[in-house]
Amino acid sequence: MRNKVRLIATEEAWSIREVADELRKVARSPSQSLDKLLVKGIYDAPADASGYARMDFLSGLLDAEQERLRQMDELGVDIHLLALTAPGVQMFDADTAHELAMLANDRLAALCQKYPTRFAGLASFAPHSPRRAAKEMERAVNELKLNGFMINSHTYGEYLDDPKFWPILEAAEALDRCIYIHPRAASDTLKGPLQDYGMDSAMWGYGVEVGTHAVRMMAGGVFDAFPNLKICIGHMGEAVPFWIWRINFMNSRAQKIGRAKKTERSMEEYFRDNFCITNSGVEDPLALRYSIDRMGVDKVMWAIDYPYQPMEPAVKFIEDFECTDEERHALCHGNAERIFHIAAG
Ligand code: 1WB
Ligand code: MN
Repeated sequence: MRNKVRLIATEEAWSIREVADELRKVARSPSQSLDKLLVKGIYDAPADASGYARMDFLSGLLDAEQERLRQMDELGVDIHLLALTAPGVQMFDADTAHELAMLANDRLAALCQKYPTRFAGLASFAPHSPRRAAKEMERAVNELKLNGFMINSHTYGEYLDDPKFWPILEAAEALDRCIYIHPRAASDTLKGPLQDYGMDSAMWGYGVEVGTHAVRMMAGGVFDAFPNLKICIGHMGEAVPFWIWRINFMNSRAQKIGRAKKTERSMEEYFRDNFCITNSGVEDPLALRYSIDRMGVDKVMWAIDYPYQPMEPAVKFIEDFECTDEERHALCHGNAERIFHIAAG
């Protein structure tokens, strides 16, 4: 038996009643967003009518101190790095989004203060009004002592390479806190073939959406403007680690013939210097080994994706994963402590 290694799970979903109530209104609204398929199922479905409701993600999302903590105790999970679950506040109007982000941040901070050795938190913000978002980001770090930020990919079809959002990137860089880009369903202009067969969400659409977001940021030269900005993507890097060689090759060719934007560094360099990933929701040892070898072990963190992913198999997966002691410490807690400013245990 090896000694117990500290386990920090780095992409754990959580919500508050007020946000859940607002998402129920979205489910009943005329919005054409592809997110509605899932939002309806989780927040506005009779218990027996929907697959999502049958799985009852909602009670798992609204809970921290009861069943979640009980399972963490039982399985030896030290910390959940919590964040308001997708789609966060991004489907709401700007003012509602801002108010609910602040409320969620206050609640999350209270939870982290009550259980400083069990919970850490990523702050929400409303990207709709980037300057107001930047102020809330400052409050979240300086006053609430939260550990970084969570954004759920696009906001009304717009992505972070758009300079209108740059006050948000500037704030994250200045505060030295990572922005975690979690998926939501693909934006209206990307969603066409993702609407059928359950492809809208975690099976495939989420990875397409966030992979696209990450490549837009790299190819758009965002990291020339913000060289120290750190972005985390989950779900084993949304397939980007697997594609990065080809992204790099084809982007450099496209730059030479004037089809892509000229950037100061290569796509390989942006991915290496500005990104880290977690294995949330992917319990495949081959994919994890590949990602570590491709990106370096200091860039990869363990995550569960609770409650969408059950806790026990995720713990067993990382405990059974074959790696060196040094890799295990980096994956299970060391990287999370460094990247998300979590006190060493
Ligand atoms: C699911 C997975 C749903 C995730 C989610 O809703 C999120 C799902 C916001 O399995 O249906 C996730 O983060 O992987
Ligand atoms: Mn997830």
